[in-house]
Amino acid sequence: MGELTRAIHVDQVGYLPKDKKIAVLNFETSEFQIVDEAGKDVLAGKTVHFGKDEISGEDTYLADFTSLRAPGTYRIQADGVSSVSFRVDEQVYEGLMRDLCKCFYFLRCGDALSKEFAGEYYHKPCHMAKAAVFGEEDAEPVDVTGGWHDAGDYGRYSTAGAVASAHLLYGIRFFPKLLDVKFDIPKVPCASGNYPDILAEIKVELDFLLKMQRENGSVWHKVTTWRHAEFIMPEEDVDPLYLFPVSSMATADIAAVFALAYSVYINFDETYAEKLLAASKRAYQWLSENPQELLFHNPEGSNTGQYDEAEDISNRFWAACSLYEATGEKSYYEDALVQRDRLIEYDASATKKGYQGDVFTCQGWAEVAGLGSMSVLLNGEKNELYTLVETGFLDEADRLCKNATKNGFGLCMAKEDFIWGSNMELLKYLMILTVANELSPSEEYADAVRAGIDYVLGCNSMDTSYVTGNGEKAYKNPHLRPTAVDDIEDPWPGLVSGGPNVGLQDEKAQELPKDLPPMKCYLDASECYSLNEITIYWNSPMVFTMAGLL
Ligand code: G3I
Ligand code: 9MR
Ligand code: ZN
Repeated sequence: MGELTRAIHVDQVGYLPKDKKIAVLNFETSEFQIVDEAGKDVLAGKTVHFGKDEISGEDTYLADFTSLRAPGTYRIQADGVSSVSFRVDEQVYEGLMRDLCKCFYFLRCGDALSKEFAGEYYHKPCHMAKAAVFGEEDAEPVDVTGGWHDAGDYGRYSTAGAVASAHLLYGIRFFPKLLDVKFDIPKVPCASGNYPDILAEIKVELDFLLKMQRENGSVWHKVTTWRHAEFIMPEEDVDPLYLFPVSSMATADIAAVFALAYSVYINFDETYAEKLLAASKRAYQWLSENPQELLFHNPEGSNTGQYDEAEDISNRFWAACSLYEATGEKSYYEDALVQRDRLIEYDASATKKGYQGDVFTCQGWAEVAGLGSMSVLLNGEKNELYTLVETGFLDEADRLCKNATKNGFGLCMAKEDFIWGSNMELLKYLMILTVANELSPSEEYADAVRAGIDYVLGCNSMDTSYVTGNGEKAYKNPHLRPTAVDDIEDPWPGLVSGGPNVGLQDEKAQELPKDLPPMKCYLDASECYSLNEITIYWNSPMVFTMAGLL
């Protein structure tokens, strides 16, 4: 592993004055100093030895500088070592939040970017051709232009798009201040003037998802080329587009997100909201008529994202909860109870699960019951489902807080969480903690959220901020086609990296030593899609979490 570089890990963006502030040192020292921009000492303190933990593999010492509240730019120093600089101030996350949101704009597909708003990251219209319906030679090609590119690739996937949009929409439902975030995108008129930026942006994806719905209410799983494009700009990717078969997961997720969106857009444009609700009901109708799961696998020879799920129960649960919240119709509630029972049974079965912790809190691209649970909480009706999900969120938050005591970083992750997209595993946990903190405010929950954000922003044993453009040592080489091939030095800011992954599932990642601790299974290289890709649903849970800190 070579010799350990001595480092003082901090949140490279900074801290809110009132928050707990802990720096993590990976070397032995008893004292630390904080200096301001002029190099003047402003605070001194003693470190506390934490010890070794299994996720970072480091023997850590902690420097608590919570008492530093005066706005300013600082560094921490100890034994001749200095941290990068960071800020303390009330507005410290404003730029970060703008960047996180603006990424969705830069990921827009179709004829959507303008030089005025995209600046040097402008690219020409892309993926404008109609898509062929795979396996149905007689079917007319379909216009499915628009939406967001999923990630480093140019695919557009229904379940991933629904989940990312949902994180943002639930963020708005829990924290309406998100509607005030301005991130410099074209204005979109609505019945009451212009949409708030975040709603104009989400609408781009919703409009695309509307096109992914078939006449019979079902939803195509994805639209992509047959194989991933080479590293080329999006407008150069002119291979034929295919609409891949319908899945019950895609249909359920779309039913769910449209009903959720209805409850937000109704305050701005009734016609649009009603259109979403009608589409949601059509999708749901199809699900009711097709109770058998319709899973998805790539056809032989095609290699674009599969987003395969083992079952569709959590998706149906989410759809039922979301429609109940939007309409108040009892039949949806009864359906939700049926799916609840199936989910409990599935959770208790011997089948290998793709999640840790309480299934009713999961909100990844596959397991989505936690999204349904948030609709139950927002609905507020104190029924048996409410009790179940409230307990679920609080118990899960307690489990996470326990994890947080086991490493020097106060991080709520366990070693099992360092898989492909580990930063999303973390950000999903932060969403749960954020919601738990709304249900039952607790310093412990707030501190765990805080520590998680600090980790993403550089307080980790890679000493790397996993958000581009945010932090002195922010990563710079995301697996993202436009960034890899344009001639611009830096990627656009605000992109959340997938992060460390013990699986090392790409060729370049295989070059890393095999005995690395989970937190160090990371490389800032654009080839590393299993360590350093970006996606819409890795940004979206961070927007939700930051909204909770607004
Ligand atoms: O479910 C298992 C779990 O049981 C096991 O303990 C754990 C450890 O191996 O793995 C879990 O499965 C992981 C699965 O995601 C579910 O989280 C796999 O290892 C992991 O390889 C898989 O990664 C997914 C990856 O596609 C490959 O399928 C990522 O979550 C997913 O975000 C990513 O999505 C891609 C799209 O396909 C294409 N577009 C880019 C996007 C981001 O990389
Ligand atoms: O760029 C693709 C990325 O979005 C996916 O997550 C990843 C796994 O499906 O695949 C990437 O594309 C690679 C392809 O699978 C194999 N040839 C090299 C491609 C780019 O590195
Ligand atoms: Zn495109």
